[in-house]
Amino acid sequence: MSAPTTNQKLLDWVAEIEKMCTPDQVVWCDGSTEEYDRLMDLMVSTGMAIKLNEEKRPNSYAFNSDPSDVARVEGRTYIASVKEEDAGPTNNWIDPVELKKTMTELYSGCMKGRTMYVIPFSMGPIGSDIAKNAIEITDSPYVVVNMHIMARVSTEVLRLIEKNDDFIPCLHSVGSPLEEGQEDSRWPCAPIEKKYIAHFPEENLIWSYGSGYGGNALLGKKCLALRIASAMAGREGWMAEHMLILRFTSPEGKQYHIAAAFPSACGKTNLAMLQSTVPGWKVETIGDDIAWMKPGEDGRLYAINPEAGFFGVAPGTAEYSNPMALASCASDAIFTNVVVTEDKDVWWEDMGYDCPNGGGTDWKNNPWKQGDVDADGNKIKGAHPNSRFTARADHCPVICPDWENPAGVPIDIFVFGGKRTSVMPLVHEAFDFEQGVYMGATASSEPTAAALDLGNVSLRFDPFAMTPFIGYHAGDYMQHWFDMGEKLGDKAPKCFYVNWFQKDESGFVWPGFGDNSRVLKWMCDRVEGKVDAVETPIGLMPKKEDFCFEGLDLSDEAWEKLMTVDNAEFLKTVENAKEYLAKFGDKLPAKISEQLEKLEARLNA
Ligand code: SAT
Ligand code: MN
Repeated sequence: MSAPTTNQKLLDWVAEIEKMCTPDQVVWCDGSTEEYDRLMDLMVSTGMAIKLNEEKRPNSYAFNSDPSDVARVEGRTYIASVKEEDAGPTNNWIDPVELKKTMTELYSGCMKGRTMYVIPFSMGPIGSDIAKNAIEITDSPYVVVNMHIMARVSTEVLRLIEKNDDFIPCLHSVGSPLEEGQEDSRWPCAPIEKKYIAHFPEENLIWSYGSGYGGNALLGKKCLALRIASAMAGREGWMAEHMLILRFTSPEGKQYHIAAAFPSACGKTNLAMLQSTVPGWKVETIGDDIAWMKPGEDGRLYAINPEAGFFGVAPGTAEYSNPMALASCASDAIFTNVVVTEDKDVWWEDMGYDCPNGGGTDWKNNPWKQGDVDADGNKIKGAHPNSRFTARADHCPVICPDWENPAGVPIDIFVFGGKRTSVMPLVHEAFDFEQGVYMGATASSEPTAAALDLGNVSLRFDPFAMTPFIGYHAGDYMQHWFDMGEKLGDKAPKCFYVNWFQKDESGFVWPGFGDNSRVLKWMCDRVEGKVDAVETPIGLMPKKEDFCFEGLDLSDEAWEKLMTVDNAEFLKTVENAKEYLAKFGDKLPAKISEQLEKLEARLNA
């Protein structure tokens, strides 16, 4: 196949990789429907993909991974900066020269018996000046079809590369060469000790080996759009964040744009697609995972979603929790590691109804009955807890008309949060942007969701929900947040911290889901200067009369609990934060220490 480009840099790189990996053939991808269908047909014919019931789930497919290849592998993920200190304490580091040597040996001949696909893609609307052009080389057709949904795969990107002579090279192999006549496995991959998810931030280069799973293999997502992009953003004065983006519109038509960061399992995708319960207010989704943000000419911060689809966790996605996510994957979707039912539809735990006919084929590709128990009497799950749907963003019924606006949307509000069963109130607002940075930097969750006796809670800190995704030193990254605040000045977004997860004897105190819109509404009223707030040692909190309770049945006692700040208990959280932040040593921004001291002083006053 002749190459559809004359760009020498790109041709040289592809030739170099072909020489190293020795695939049987090279295919340049164009992102067309024809290409998508052809690869799906190919994977159905080899048994890798299952075509789902055309009536129930049109144009959709299910895959089962190897049972060892079901999630990101943080222990095998590396930031190979030239200097170790530039990777910082939150990343694994290997000297880039050494790592390239190790990986070159692994890559040598690794595509034997396979096709090498060259995928031109853009993260962000093609041609947007916040977007980036990139090329992923992969030997996995599963990666190609998922990239079709998650990124903008197009020959248009090749034209831009011709023009700008610039692209981010991303190399991926499943790491499973085939000998002459050897039959392929359903999901080829390499054993854990041979997996490497490597980033070379000074070169804007990604090398991934041995895994076919989403975050390890769809290199536009966490590898490019967060790890490499955060390092670029730090150097260039913009932001690449693990944040959802939504538009919240008032009954008068006033639009507010909110970007929010939460650690995993805090309902980020749910919030991105929330069904507002505040009368007259509506939410539209711009993105559910990643935000790229740049100051605009008017001095405000503009955000785009660099992705084109949702790679969402399936279990727990139900009509009651996230009807819009369900609707997004009603057709043209890819499912990985879910149950395939007898009539070839999909099912997962907490989907809101029992598995039709009582069972099907589980994520390990075995016959499975709902309610089956293992030798220890534990229920056997049909879907893997990290099973995923890949859905097109434009299939989301509440996708924002501006979700592909190349200029982005102006962010009014930053939200941080975590999962705490006590101590942390429903919502508090930072006194200023610098305190907001402190809130983001000390975002934390309880490791397990249970227990009311919180004697010895050890918190898991996850600054800005970015711990596994910061492509450089996390201390420098926090400083970058302060620098952005300075640059934006009084146009910086207002910062809030939320906790939907307080519990009492009878369960969650706050109803969550759609009712979280009530909290967003209060934030918008604060931005508008419509309401004032109660000043507490930790920040500004809503006055009861300013909060929208219309249609909500919440007892006074529950409200009290949601809004209580127990200074002594909160000080323990501050203590934990101090311990955690100590590991950043002299890279910890002085402004973080300053915020810590001020907060302690207010709590002790
Ligand atoms: O596993 S992915 O990185 O693809 C998605 C996630 O972790 O949120
Ligand atoms: Mn994520």
